[in-house]
Amino acid sequence: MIRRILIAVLLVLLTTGCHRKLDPPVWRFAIEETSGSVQDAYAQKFKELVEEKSGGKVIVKVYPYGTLGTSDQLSELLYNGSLQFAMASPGHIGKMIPEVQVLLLHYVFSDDEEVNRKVLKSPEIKNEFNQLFADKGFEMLSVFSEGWQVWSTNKPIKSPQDFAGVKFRVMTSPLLMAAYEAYGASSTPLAYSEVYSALQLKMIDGQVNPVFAIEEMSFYEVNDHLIFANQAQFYTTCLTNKKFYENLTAEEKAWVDESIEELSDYIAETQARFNEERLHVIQEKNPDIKIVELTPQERAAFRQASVPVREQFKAIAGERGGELLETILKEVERIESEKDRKASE
Ligand code: 6CS
Repeated sequence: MIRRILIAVLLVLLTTGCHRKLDPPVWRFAIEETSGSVQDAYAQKFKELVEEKSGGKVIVKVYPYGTLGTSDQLSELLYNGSLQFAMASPGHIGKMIPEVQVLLLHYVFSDDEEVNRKVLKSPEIKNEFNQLFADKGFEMLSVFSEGWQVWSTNKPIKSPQDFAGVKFRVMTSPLLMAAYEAYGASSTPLAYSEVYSALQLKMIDGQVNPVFAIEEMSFYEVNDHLIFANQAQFYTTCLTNKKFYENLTAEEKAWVDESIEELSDYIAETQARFNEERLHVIQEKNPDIKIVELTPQERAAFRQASVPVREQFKAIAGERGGELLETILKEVERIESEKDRKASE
């Protein structure tokens, strides 16, 4: 209760504070994860780059998860201009922009992260994402992976049948609920901050997140299996308030755009390192943790069970979402065959 009141007071201060002219101006950047996470690494590097490029003419203040509210509240604060930058994961913001839930579908993207990076940079796809966010008052600065989504559970799951009766936490988008219901799970949408206690109280049996997140949120303390099905990467988007961005001077825009460009390789390397390192940390802290890597045959069964969810996606995301899905599928195929052709030369 006291925490809720404190957050409410903070939100009011933040909202009223935005009318004051600060010198140097402070650009507020809220992330959906705690300090030491992938999003934190992104935001801290952005801060370092922007402050360096601007020669100190701008200060970037990073707000880690828990200081301002849930993902949904951060998107609201960004929309009304109380924040200038925020991370918004499709697993939450997909409620507002259904088409971006295409990034949550299983076995749509490549197994090769480099292929996926190229797919997301292809102009047709990038422009469509930009437009979808612009229609809702946001400017999408980047979309990037935070690593493979891994299931943490209290029993091994090697086939869709193993999901029967499993109460499984997902982020709050309807598409994610459908994705796990297709495997037979009982999907439970919850805010990130509520997952640990829900696992501890056995209100849920498992959840899905990248390894670094399972470590930083201590889910390995209350689950004892980590299952790698490589069904999807965890994608997130870095957004800015559209009006704020449009009102920047050409020089200020360049500080932002150049920093975002420089972050692309940095975050790809950082997330890979974080996920690798944190797996060792989990194994050290919980030596009983069981790591399950699905075989190609086991993955194929999940892939097959996931295909009908694409139709559910089209029903939720409409014609525009359906076209985006088809474009992504074609682009994945094109870039993968280009890669195979180059490898055989
Ligand atoms: O599971 C979630 O809700 C969160 N997971 C990560 C890795 N980042 C943000 C998101 O809200």
